[in-house]
Amino acid sequence: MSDVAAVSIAELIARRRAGHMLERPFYTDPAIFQTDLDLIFGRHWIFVGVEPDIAEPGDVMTVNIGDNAILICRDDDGTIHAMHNVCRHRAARLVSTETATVGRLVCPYHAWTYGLDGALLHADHMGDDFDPSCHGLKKIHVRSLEGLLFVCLAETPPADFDEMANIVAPYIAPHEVANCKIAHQIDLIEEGNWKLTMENNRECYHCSLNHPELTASIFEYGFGFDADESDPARVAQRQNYDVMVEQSCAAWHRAGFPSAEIGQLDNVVSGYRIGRMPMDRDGESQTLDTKVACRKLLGQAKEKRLGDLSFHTQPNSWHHFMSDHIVTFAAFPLGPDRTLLRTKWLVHRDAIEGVDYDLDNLIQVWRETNLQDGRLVGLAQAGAATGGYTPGPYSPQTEGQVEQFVNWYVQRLAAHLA
Ligand code: 3BY
Ligand code: FE
Repeated sequence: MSDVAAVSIAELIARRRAGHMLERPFYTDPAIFQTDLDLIFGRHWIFVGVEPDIAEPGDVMTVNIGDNAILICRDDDGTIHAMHNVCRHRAARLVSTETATVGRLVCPYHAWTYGLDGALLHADHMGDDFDPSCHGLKKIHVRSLEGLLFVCLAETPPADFDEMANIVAPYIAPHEVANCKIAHQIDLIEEGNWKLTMENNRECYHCSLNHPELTASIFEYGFGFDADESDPARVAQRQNYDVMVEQSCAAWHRAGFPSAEIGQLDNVVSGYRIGRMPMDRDGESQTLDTKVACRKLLGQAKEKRLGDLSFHTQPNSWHHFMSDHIVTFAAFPLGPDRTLLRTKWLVHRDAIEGVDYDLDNLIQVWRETNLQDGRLVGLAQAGAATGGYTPGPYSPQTEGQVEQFVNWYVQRLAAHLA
């Protein structure tokens, strides 16, 4: 039985206390979970993968968003298409594997045959009145943002994605995502609501206590972490960091890598932030020794110390671009208290495992960090589901982007429900 039977979702949104977590039903209630799938994952641009997932003509990848089975492929001209992965005849799933390479999309049930653009090319025994042009696969909007693939299930997708794309493209382009290969992928199931996965990602308050591998390279200040003004030592540290950011960003900018932090995580439909930040110690990469994991550098990179370009999009993604590798993260809701976190590690397409990079060294930091984050999300879910839970306050010094994520979420729900 849904918790929200007595109180409507609109009422829960209206009484949301700013600067605080959401009330329990937002993390536990099946009706709100379905609303999230319909109004958030069904109406916004959702990050699903990267061009190297479908590098060649005929390559297909499949992904599920809620109860939508989606197929994304590259046709013979190189154009990328996204379609519902459902035969228009008797509903059979067309592609049942996560990836495939095909000439045509042939239904395993009765051999209805579709082109890679979704057009129905062939269907036996359907009679003279049958019009194949009315039975193409149902298309889904898809965009490649410099190699990052986003889909939108809505009939009319949010138009402001273009503004965002125009702004962030110059930051991402020099890393040349399309010239990468996927060195590794890990699917991790987190025992928590997707919003807790996202909330956890949007702060580094928990980093020093929980992420020994990640904090070898990253500075917490890079992730919306303001120094406590009552602590002079922290204020001085922060000032040093800010000077380092300014100098590094200016140098990277001159080298063709735009770096200044920019973005808007709430008050817009396609919320995002992007910025390039210096890293600690050798500062080359998010590895345990902070040196590059792959000796073939990406795209236009000429130097190893190019910092960490981090890119966050509402509602479901974050990314780290370095000189030698890229890590992308996509969160997919599976149930009110279950979320799939899909992580991909990308290196130069010509890099050879064991020669140019050691796979374990490449993935170690984020493999461990994700496991640590997954446990934290599980703990938060366990607490948010109890009777003793009261939404607690976000830190104004370190959790501003968590508040912006939740603001974005309630604003979008309110707009769709209105
Ligand atoms: O991946 C991120 O976006 C960062 C790194 C640490 C926590 N989070 C803010
Ligand atoms: Fe974390």
